[in-house]
Amino acid sequence: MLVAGAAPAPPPPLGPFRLEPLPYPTTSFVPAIDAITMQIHHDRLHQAYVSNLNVAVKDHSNVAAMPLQDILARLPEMPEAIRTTLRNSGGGHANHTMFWQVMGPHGGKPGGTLAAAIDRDLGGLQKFQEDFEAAGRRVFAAGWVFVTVTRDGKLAIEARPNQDTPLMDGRRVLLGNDLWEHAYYLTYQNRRAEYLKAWWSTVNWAKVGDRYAAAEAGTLTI
Ligand code: MN3
Repeated sequence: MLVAGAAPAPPPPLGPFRLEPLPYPTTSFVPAIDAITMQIHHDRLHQAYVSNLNVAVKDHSNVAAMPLQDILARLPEMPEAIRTTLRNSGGGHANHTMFWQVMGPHGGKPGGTLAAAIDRDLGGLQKFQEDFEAAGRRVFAAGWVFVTVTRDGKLAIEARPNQDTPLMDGRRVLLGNDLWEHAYYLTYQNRRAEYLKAWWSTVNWAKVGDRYAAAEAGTLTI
């Protein structure tokens, strides 16, 4: 007799893309982000992007062999039958992978060359945070607000709809915040501005600094 809960989980669909486990507990950001939101967001929503992406590339081995940032930068060349899935689920996988990476407990403050770049390009930390929140508030419906970074280390704020990302222009993302309601609705309902303000407490600046160094070294991917 089968005991409920004892059956092994079904294997994930075969494919090149994988959902990494969250690198911290789902309770890490309470009260800024509640644990149920973290769990559903990572375990169900991000997993769905990964699964859909794997299904899409199943019969396209040339696409399956490409790094995700290259797929996204070359969407117009991708097979038309899977292009929309690559855009939405590929963008979703890249965006959420970055999102979990730039968050973390013990956030600290920007340091070193990153702090200097924020001063130089974004008018200092306070003005940057105000402008980033304002750009986030202006996004109509679902989307993301990002900080892009060039190979020269230059920073800029940029918003995108849906699961689009500056990776689709062949550029690189330093950090970004998810403005879909699933990212904040349980705690904030429609109060996106409050979520944007509270989200700063979840950012781990040491990890953002690592991404900044990787961007300058040309090794930052998604
Ligand atoms: Mn999301």
